[in-house]
Order: sequence, then structure tokens, then C-alpha cells
Amino acid sequence: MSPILNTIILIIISTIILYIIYKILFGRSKKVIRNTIMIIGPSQSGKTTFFYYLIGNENQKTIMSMQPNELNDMKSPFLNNKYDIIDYPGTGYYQEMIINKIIQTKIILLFIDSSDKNSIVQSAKYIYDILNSDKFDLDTNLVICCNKQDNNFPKTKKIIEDELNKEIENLKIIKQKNNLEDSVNMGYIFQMKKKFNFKMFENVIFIESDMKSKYINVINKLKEILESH
Ligand SMILES: Nc1nc2c(ncn2[C@@H]2O[C@H](COP(=O)(O)OP(=O)(O)O)[C@@H](O)[C@H]2O)c(=O)[nH]1
Ligand SMILES: [Mg+2]
Repeated sequence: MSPILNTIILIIISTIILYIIYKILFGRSKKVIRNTIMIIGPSQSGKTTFFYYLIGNENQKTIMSMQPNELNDMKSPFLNNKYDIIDYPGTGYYQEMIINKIIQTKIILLFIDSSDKNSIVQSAKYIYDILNSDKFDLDTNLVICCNKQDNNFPKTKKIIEDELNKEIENLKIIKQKNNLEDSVNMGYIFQMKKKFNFKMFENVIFIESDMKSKYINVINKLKEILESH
């Protein structure tokens, strides 16, 4: 064998060995870390007000949000560790971004204005998309915050849950009838034969909240989920 051929074979073999060593050392470190808290929901449900409260900036005035508020490695005064906290505007352009972010997300906080029927109807669409996505699994928690409980005549979390059960079942029936599925949404609810009911999801919970009570239920739920081990 010529020395040149020998050298080439040697280079190829050492490259393969180096590649295998690299894979063994670093191949598994790609696991995504779930350190995101997402705040989503219809416009005017109180997302941004809560976002500022959570980061310790209680007196910040909110304006109609056009872009997500995003803070990475943020230390909330209420939580022990640092998290990426994102507040997505309710203008509806962010569905795909939200769904793609789920695999990095520990908690999705969905805010609803409990005294506004429209807010409840709109949030059904968010919930449908999330639960229908194959990215949503038991490692992510969906916390539905029935917010603005300090307003006159807010609906209780029980009533909102019942109304959302019906809204989501309706959405499911319409989508099934018209075969309306897109690639983001290949899904769990879409294929469901039974009537939709939140009882099927152990990682979806309802709580009541408002800024007057300093979001005590939301803060406690965040602590419970994030600091429970
Ligand atoms: N009564 C009441 N009003 C709230 C509460 N949270 C937010 N708001 C008000 O609702 C409006 C919309 O709030 P904002 O946080 O901007 O909603 P976003 O569109 O979901 O981000 C503002 O005028 C807030 O002051 C709440 O818990 N109770
Ligand atoms: Mg906002």
C-alpha cells in the first residue's frame, strides 16, 4: 500500500473515532431545559399587568401590547430560581410561536377576564390549540387564571370551566365536520370521539385571581409547581 493511501485511511479512521468520542461526551447535553413561564390569553385580560407584578415592577403602567414582553433569566421576587418570562399580546399573531415554545415551558398562564363573555370565548381557541398540539405533555402545566375577580359580577372558575368545556366541544365539532386541521395542530382533541372535558387533563387547572389580592392564587400555584421538589 502506498504511504499516501495509508495516511488517508489513518485520517479517516481517526476522524471517525474523534466523532464517536464527541458524540459520547456531548451528544446527550442537548436536552431542553424547561425554564419558561408563558403568559397568554385574549387582549385586556390583565396579562401585562401581571407580568410587571411578577418581575417586581408593580407600578409600571401597561399599554396595549404589540410585541411580546420577554425577559430571560429573570429573578422574580416571589420565586427562588431564575426563569424566562414571556408575555404574548392577545392579538392572535402568535399562535405558532406559542405552540413552538411549549417544549421549553414549565407553566403556561392563560389569563381570562372573568366578567367578559368574549374573553372566555376567545380563550377557548387558545386552549384548543395548546391541548391539541403534540408539544403539550405532562411536563407542562396549563394554569387557567380567571382574572379580574375584583370586578362586579365576575364568573367563578367553576362556571368558566363549564362554559369553556362547551366552547371547546363546539370548536372540535366544527373542525371535525369541516376537516379543518393544520400542521401546527395535528391533534389530540381533533381525534377525540368523546365529548371534550377538562377532567381528562390532570395538568390543566383553574384558579381565580385579581390584582387587588396581589394575585395570591397565581403566585402560590407558581411556587407549588416550580418549587415542589
Ligand atoms: N379590575 C381589574 N382590572 C385589571 C386587572 N388586571 C388588569 N386590569 C386592567 O385591565 C386593563 C388591561 O390590562 P393589561 O394588563 O394591559 O391586559 P393585557 O392586554 O392582557 O396585557 C388595564 O386597564 C388594567 O389596569 C384586575 O385584576 N382587575
Ligand atoms: Mg398586554
